Amino acid sequence: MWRLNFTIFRKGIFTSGIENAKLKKFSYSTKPRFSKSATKITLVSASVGVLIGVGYGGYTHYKVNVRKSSVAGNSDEYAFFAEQPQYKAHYKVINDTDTRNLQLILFQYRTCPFCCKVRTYLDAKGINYEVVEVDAVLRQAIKWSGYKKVPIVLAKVEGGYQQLLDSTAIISILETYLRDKSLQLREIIKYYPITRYQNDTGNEVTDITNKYFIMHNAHSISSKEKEDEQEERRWRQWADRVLVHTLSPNVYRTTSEALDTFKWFEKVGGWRESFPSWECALMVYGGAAAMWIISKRLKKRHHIKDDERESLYDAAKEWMKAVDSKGTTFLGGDHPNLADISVFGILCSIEGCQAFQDLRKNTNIGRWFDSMKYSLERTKGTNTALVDHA
Ligand SMILES: N[C@@H](CCC(=O)N[C@@H](CS)C(=O)NCC(=O)O)C(=O)O
Repeated sequence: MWRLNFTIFRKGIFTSGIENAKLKKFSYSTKPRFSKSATKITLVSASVGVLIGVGYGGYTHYKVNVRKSSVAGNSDEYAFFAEQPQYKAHYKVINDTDTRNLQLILFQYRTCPFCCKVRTYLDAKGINYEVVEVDAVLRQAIKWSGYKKVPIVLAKVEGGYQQLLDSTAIISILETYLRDKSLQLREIIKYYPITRYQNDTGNEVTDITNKYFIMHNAHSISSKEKEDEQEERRWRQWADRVLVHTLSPNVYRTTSEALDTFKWFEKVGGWRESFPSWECALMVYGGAAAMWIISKRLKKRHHIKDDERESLYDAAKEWMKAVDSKGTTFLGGDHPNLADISVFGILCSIEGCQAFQDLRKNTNIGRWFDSMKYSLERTKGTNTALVDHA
């Protein structure tokens, strides 16, 4: 979601490597350029035209303001709550064979690529979890959190609830936990400090150190396993840095495509069942109009080709070349690895869009995509609706 009230950081530069990962705390202020209430009033009362004017980004696939956005929000990093934050889960995914007793709540936008990535991970691992659908305008469901983006995962741990954030970090933290039960989630997050530094062009960047790494004893794995891990990391990065940027310019390519995309979001996100109709209309029409405009900027920023589809197809071909070179169903072999999960999750977020149908027709990604779906059907639990939306 792209919004205008972005964060202003104090300076503070450091980097930290995997070997000496420590939880680093630092203070900073978040100062909205427009006050939250003013933004809300604008959103509530604005017409679609005004919406475009104030730059409400609707249900975007990628943030425009990446350099000024906050990873942590104004609360402590990886906030811990002694009391359960107020939330109302929309549905639960229950896998009877899951005995790991991880009690997770996923706060999501149904078709946000980062949320899709986390959901794909949870489903691939057959983990039980609850889902809270967040409304994209007021974001009431995450009011309790200092972090203003989704996905957020709340994990019930001893003495309270641990907040996890950033799709890639969430996956790495949970994967580390599943592989080494001797570590508690609260210990594991110390290996994934939220960091802030200046990049080569002097811009402040926030990120989570080590987020592509799974923590384990490096001596306990063979060199072949190390190579596989490196490859997996490389493709996870590629999914976040290349693939995801091809989405917006494609699904919001024309005004009618943008509108169709938002109508699909509304349908699969169950917006009509969950949110007031004025908010749905605002999200669909305002979002489509705004994203059609914004996607042109994103196209330039990420060097997407004039014919946007070409960039999407190129990405898919690059990925399929890597998968095919393995001679196995997935990059991870007979089972999907974290790279398969990331790429699939991101593509899932556009599954109902024309761009995805075109992608299927023009590349051979359909075969791998369908195998992923089939594999997930076998590992995923069953959805149970929890909220009576009547
Ligand atoms: N790096 C983050 C990105 C999350 C993100 O940008 N989420 C968008 C939704 S697609 C969001 O919540 N944006 C809200 C905002 O920027 O205000 C991740 O991987 O989780």
